[in-house]
Amino acid sequence: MTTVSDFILERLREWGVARIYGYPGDGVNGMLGALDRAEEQAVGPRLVQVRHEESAAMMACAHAKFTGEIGVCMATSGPGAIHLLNGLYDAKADHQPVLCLVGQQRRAALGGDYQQEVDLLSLFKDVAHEYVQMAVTPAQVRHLIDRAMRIALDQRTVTCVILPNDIQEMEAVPVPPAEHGTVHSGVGYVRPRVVPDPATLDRAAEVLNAGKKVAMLVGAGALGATDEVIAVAQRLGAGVAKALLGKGVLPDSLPYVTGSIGLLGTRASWQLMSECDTLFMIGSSFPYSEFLPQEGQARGVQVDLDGRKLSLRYPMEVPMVGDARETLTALLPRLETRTDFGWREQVEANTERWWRVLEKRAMDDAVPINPQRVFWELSSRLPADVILCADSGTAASWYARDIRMERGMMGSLSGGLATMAPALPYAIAAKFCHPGRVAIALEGDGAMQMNGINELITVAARWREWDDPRLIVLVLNNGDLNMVTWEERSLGGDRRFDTSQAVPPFDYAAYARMLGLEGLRVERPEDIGPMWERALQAKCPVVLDVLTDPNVPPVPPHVPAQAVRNYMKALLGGDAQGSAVLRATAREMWAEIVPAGRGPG
Ligand SMILES: Cc1ncc(C[n+]2csc(CCOP(=O)(O)OP(=O)(O)O)c2C)c(N)n1
Ligand SMILES: [Mg+2]
Repeated sequence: MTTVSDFILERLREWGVARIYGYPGDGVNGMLGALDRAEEQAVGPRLVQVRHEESAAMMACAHAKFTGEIGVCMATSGPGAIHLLNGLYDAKADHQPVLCLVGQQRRAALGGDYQQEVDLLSLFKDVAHEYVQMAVTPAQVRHLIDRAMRIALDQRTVTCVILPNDIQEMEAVPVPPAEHGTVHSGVGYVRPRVVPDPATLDRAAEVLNAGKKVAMLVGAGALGATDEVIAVAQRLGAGVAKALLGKGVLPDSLPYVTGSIGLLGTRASWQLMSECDTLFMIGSSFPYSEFLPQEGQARGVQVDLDGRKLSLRYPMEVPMVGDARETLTALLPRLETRTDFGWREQVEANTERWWRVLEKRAMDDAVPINPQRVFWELSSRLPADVILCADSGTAASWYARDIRMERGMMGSLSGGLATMAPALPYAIAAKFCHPGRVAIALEGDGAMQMNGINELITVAARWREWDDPRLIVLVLNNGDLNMVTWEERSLGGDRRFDTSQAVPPFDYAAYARMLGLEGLRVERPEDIGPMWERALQAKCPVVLDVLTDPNVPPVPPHVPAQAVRNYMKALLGGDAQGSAVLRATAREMWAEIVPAGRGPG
């Protein structure tokens, strides 16, 4: 007998799903039986068993980010389903197609306040609002799967199918009866070409051609349009800033690429935005308007696949719905070649200077290790095919600024949700999706203690399946929930609240060794370079436990006067680290005045 669960796997196979990230429970017993049978027959999808359902959802999100395919995760009813939520919101916020399959109690028990009975339709109604359905009969399952898959792909969002456990084990109905009241769905989805009409493109070109100082901002929507973005930037003599999820769009070796934008961004991007007369935004919903031109300062053109994202952060003169690559290709012949490259030269000079500021900052002394140097030294050693996964603490700042991405590399983090602890689940998914590439998780000790310690067990259990065994976990061991400590000081004007901020000590390297992985602890700046060399030559996954200084501030590229007042009030108001922080801040500022003497090597 083919069960409903066997049929679901068969259908997912037809949809091209090779892997399901998940965790068991009796709510998905039928699915587990089917996964077992599929594994025995050496067909997909295969289960990747995680340590916590939240990780499974984060892995599904990363799967989508690193492959462009849909990510699929699975959990049991009640507690398992609830655990998925944060990872699902991560996918939703970053517009990734993810299907989640969750178990539910038997149909006969529903409404009976049964054990582990949670109103899953309501629970998932927000995160999967585009499509959340519960199967009530086998004849319905085919179209539930087809629609959940298609809607997730088409809307680039999260969808959810709830499967009562008795249905999972019933006989499948692969073809619903040909009668009134049945639904006859099929497999497959083809992405459309989305290009604005010629008149809109002409208007966009008119605005862009009239600009004397064009700033471009590219986001995740421009990944895959590298050549087209370069061609347009060349034609316009523009500078280009990158939103964090779009870090891989352009190589940082291009002299007019000013790097990241925003609180974690670069001074060169700040200058680009505050001095431009025209803004061209491509595939980005970067949220902080204060880092964009002021209203009225620049004329705006925007292209985004999602019409809801248009003219949202800056009032655009020409807001266009379109695919980045297709739209830029259609736009290019309409753009005039520049003769005056004065603006471009200014952008390049700012950028070149900024890299020297960063180098100076990275090489400044700290106690014991300056976290910026850890990233700076990684940057020059990055393998060409690396996949970088950053966490939401200070690692995100240093990833944003100090890492020079080159063509062919990939990188991501939790952008919209900015949740803690995606870095290791993302890196694990990266290894399953691209077993021949090196994955590096960059995270704090807080994130490591939140779920990294647990998912390292998954790494230890599975790494031998990967063609290239290298998964490297960098732990910024600063004993602090550092990013929030800075926020307390600069946003709240409060001193560090030791009770909330301290991260208890833990020997990450010894723990890694206990799991049979390599673990290195580094306490001296001169050991950072050799540490990366060794990790990149390792024959198994490695944990790098680096003792970093929590008093090195991630200074934003622009600091409003109120933030300075808050900061001083916090540091002079009994902050135990006040004077050390002030000294480190002064060093950071000094690096802006007197940067390193040469550009990056
Ligand atoms: C799930 C979740 N909880 C809390 C936060 C708020 N938060 C953002 S960064 C951060 C501190 C991270 O500390 P750690 O991982 O040690 O990195 P560090 O900043 O110290 O480098 C916190 C608590 C969050 N973003 N997500
Ligand atoms: Mg920390």
